[in-house]
Amino acid sequence: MSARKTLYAAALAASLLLATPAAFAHSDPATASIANDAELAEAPASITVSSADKIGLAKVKLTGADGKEIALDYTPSKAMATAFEVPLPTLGAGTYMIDWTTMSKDGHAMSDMVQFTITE
Ligand SMILES: [Cu+2]
Repeated sequence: MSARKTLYAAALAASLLLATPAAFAHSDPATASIANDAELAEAPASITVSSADKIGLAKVKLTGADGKEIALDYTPSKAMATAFEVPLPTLGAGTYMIDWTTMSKDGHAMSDMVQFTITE
């Protein structure tokens, strides 16, 4: 790709990003019941991913500080809802990451994550 074409592509991508909220029927970004960078005195029993619009929760993954995935008792379904509560296993002190992918009604996937620390 020429430098000029690259520049054009970058400008187009930027304008699409800016135009996105008005131009497409995306769902609102999902939020989680655990705030990013939260320091929790007690281990949370679950995490709830919610959105103002009905979304699907296509994927959710819990990772420990060692980078290893920790199994979740959650089976993604095709059902759309405004909130999904995902039970968490009993977690000890440490830092964890939960990342998820939601599917909006228009078929677009959106991923986000939170990292939190249990201090107990
Ligand atoms: Cu969309």
